[in-house]
Amino acid sequence: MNKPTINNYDSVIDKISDSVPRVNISSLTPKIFAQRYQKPGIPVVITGMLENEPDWNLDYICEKIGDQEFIFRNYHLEKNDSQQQEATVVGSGVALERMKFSEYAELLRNGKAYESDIYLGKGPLKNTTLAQTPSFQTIGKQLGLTKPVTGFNMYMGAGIHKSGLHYDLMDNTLMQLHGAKKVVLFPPSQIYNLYPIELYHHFFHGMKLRSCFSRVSTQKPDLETFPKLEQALEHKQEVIVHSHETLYIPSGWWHDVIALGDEMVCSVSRFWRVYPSTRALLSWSRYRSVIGFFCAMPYTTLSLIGALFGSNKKQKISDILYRI
Ligand SMILES: O=C(O)CCC(=O)C(=O)O
Repeated sequence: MNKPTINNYDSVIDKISDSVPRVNISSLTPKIFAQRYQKPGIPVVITGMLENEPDWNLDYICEKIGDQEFIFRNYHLEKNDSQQQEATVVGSGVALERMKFSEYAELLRNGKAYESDIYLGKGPLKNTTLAQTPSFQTIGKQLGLTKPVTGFNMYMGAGIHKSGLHYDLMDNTLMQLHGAKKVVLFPPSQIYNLYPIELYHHFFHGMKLRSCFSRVSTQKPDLETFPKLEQALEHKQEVIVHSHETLYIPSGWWHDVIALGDEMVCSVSRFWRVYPSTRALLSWSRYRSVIGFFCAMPYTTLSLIGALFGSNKKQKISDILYRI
């Protein structure tokens, strides 16, 4: 099977500027991390924090959670970069499928996960032995991140996958555990040069189309349709997050996460409360997302009512909740 060149590990590594700082955990204390990265809200790759972890290859993950059922995203043709501006679903809004992890592993092994771009996004590790991973217990303490707002969620799939350019409301630690991901970043200030999906779309698509996603493609920038993107590109940062490295992504930073190589790629992320609170309070991106959530409420409420009175109630409700 021929993979697109953009996902070829070596060619990507040769081309990218790797402009995000990289520091080893031995030279960081919670105070230094707070001063240099957390307070000003600056992304950084931290090495050495996961060095005692085994390689999370498919056999290892299957042994730990093979029998566990997860919700997978099947992107089919919905996520076509050249048509992103016309898409009616993004991220968790795409078609959802449930299966045991061991069944998904088979789809990865036989290439079907690659062909359809079937991805495990936001796969909760709570109630699995993987949540007890020793390094996960200490990461918060080492960086002085004291207030988690989520558990540990797995993001894994074949080397075809791209998350789409978006930002999050919380600070994120993205821990790479097998393979590598390229991350393209833009600072929060570039929000309107990145053409975020307009808020009103939430009225028609609920949370299937999120206003925290951009309409532009980072891989094929279309400057004719999106002329202000040229200004954003001056602020673009790129980094390859290698296996056993952790990328800190402050709230509001736009990021497009692209799985590299021919194999399965796996990471685990956790979201943390934004500190200091002034960084959260002064962030228009965060207010915008909250407004988007409220705009999505009528659609979401109607969908929930529809699910209550339709067939397959439990699954439909769980799909709606997954997207919130
Ligand atoms: O790794 C991925 O596919 C996406 C991760 C991400 O965007 C996130 O954790 O916010």
